[in-house]
Order: sequence, then C-alpha cells, then structure tokens
Amino acid sequence: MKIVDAEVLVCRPGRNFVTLRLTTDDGLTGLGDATLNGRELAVVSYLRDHVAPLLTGRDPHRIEDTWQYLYRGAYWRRGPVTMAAVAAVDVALWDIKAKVAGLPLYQLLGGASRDRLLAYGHANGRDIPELFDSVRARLAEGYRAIRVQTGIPGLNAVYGVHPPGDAAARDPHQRARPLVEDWDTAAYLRHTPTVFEAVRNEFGAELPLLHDVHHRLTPIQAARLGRDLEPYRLFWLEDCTPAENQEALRLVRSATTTPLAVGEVFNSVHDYQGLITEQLIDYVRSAVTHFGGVTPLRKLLDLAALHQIKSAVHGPEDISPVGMAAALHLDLAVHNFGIQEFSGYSAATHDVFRHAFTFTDGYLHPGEEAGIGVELDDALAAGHPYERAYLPVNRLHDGTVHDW
Ligand code: EZ4
Ligand code: CO
Repeated sequence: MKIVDAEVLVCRPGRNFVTLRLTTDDGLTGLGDATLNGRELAVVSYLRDHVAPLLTGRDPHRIEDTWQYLYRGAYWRRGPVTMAAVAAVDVALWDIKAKVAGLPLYQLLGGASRDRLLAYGHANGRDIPELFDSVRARLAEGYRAIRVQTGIPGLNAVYGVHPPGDAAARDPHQRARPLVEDWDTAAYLRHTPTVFEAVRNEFGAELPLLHDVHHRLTPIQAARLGRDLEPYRLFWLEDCTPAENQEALRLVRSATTTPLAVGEVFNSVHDYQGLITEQLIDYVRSAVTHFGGVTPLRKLLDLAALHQIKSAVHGPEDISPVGMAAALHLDLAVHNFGIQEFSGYSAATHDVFRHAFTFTDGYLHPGEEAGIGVELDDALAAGHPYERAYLPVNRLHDGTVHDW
C-alpha cells in the first residue's frame, strides 16, 4: 500500500482548523489535526510545501519510520509548527492503519484500560454570581469536574472569562487583531483563594475543581497561590509559571501540596524530562496535535507512568475533533489516564467534522468506528473559509506586556 495524496484542508466552522488528509492507492483515507491557534498558515505551508512531497509513494504502515524521517530528517527539530505538522501525519497514518485492521485505534494501542473517560469543562464568570451560574450550567450538561476562572475586581478582562453565548462566538482567541487584556498579579493572588472558598461553600467538597494560571506567576508567587489554595483541595493548578523554565517548578513543588499540571505549550519529551524524572508535576498536558502525534505522546505517557504522573491531554476548542478523537483513543488505552479537557464545539464544527466520539454524563468515549472515527465533510467545510484570527495579548496597567 502507498500514499498517493496528501491534502491540507483549512476551514473555519466558528474558528480555524487545519486538517491533513492522506489517501492511499487502496482508496483509504486518514485524517490528522494540525491546528496551531493564531499561527495556522505556518503549519499549512510546512505541510503543503515541505512534507506532502515526501509522503507520496511511502508505505502508510511505517508510522514510526515516517515519524523519525520527518523529525530527524528535517535537521531542525521540535517547535510547535514542526511538531503540529508531524502530529498531523502521525495521526493520519494511525487512522489508516486502524481502518485497515477494521478496529478503533484504541485497540491497536493495547485495548481499553477503562470503560469511559472523565472529562472536565470550563466555568467562567466576571464575578462570583456569574461564575456560579456557569458552574451550574456545566453540571446540567453532565460535567463531573470543572475548571474555574473568574474576573478580578479592578481588571477589565481576565483570561478564561468570556461573555455568555455560543462557544465560537464567545471565544476571545478569535479576533482579527489581538484583543488586549489587562493584568494585576497582586489583585489576582488576593482574589483567587476567595473564589475557591465561595465555590467550595456553594458546591461542596467533592466536585473536582481545576484552575489555569496561564504562565502568569513567578515561582514565589506560584508557591504562595498553591499554599493559599490548599484548603480547597484543587484537582490541579495548571501552568502556574512560564513552562520553559523547569527550575521554577522545583521551588513551587517544595512549597505546596496542590497538584501541578504543566505542558500544553510543550512539544517534545525533552521539554519535560526533569519535570517527570524528578516528579515535580502530577499531570502532563500535551495535546496529540502539538506534540508530534500519538506515537511520541504514548512514549511520554509511558515515561510519566514510571513516576506516577498522569495524562491530562489538552482539549480546548482549538484542538479540532480530529485531534480530540486521537486523544480519546490514547486516553482509553493508557493505564495512567488522569482526565480529559473537553469544552465542546460549535454546531458548525460538529457538522463539518462528523465524529464517533461521545460525551455522556460527564464522560467521553472515542466510539467503535474503525480508525479514529472522524470524517471531514469537504462540501460543508468549503462554506467556512479561513479568516486570520489571533489569541489575546496581556498588558500590565503601566503598559508592559505580560504572559497570556
Ligand atoms: O489558552 O488552547 O487549558 N487550556 C488552555 C487553552 C489555551 C488555548 C491556546 O490556544 O489554556 O484555553
Ligand atoms: Co491551559
């Protein structure tokens, strides 16, 4: 069997998605997600101009070899653009291999280690009453674990707080020019523990609660926040410091028993190495889409398992249903599954990407279709053309750019 075509499809059913479709001489197709939020066309070019010409004629069954060929063969290793492109190829090849076998991908990864996958959703509010409404809405949708983000008194905009409405329409990532948000670390550190106290008082001790700091703190600030949140028993505190400095996590870890999650902006095992082998974190957050695919993420999770670290695959709206499906097959198969982020998709996205995976009573399942279980409807996708869109940027009150 040979690969005869590699198409890069870009569509915007509410937000931009980049999808690779490989076709074999047997007429089988495989899909891979290559969406890099705010920098989508860089990956399109990487795939179209540099990778697609290498794929035609190759045996689609040689997944590991193709991965190494693209990773080592480029000479220029790692980085989100490269690894999103390699991920798309890897997932498309796994999709094809599983379709040839007539099995859902998780069966090729060792079979199911559990019956269903605990998901967490996002609750946001400008203030505590609005946050409570958002938590109640997620609970009504079935979620059994919830990420909590709120506005801070004195700040106009805070990461994670969107006006109510359709998932795509309320997404602050999707602006033709970057939205400028404001930030005050001292106000955030004062306010956040009071939010979790209020949420615990309202919703009880048992509901798993998560919080994402989005790289905004120094190590000593993160240590303070981790300690102040200890009474509220968070499921995790995510990305408390800029992730590229692993040393920072050593200080945070020694100061607090609040569990730590890191890694959505990582794209290689090398970004994690000390964090895992020194057991400085509790959850790895890499997406299949930004980490080079199922092949390397499986290896990362096996290394993590040796150190009692669990999976928490990144699953925001900017991971397409193709990337989500790949994550769910891996989640179902690995022993050290932790939790899966799932914030749902716009109606248009559900139509363009017909998928076998399900969300029921707060749990996800990849479904039983052969392959990853997602097909892209080209005709519907054509009705949603690409538009440039950026993530927000963040400035302190004196105008200094801060981490977003
Ligand atoms: O801001 O995916 O944990 N989830 C997150 C996401 C990220 C976006 C960036 O593209 O932090 O919402
Ligand atoms: Co995050």
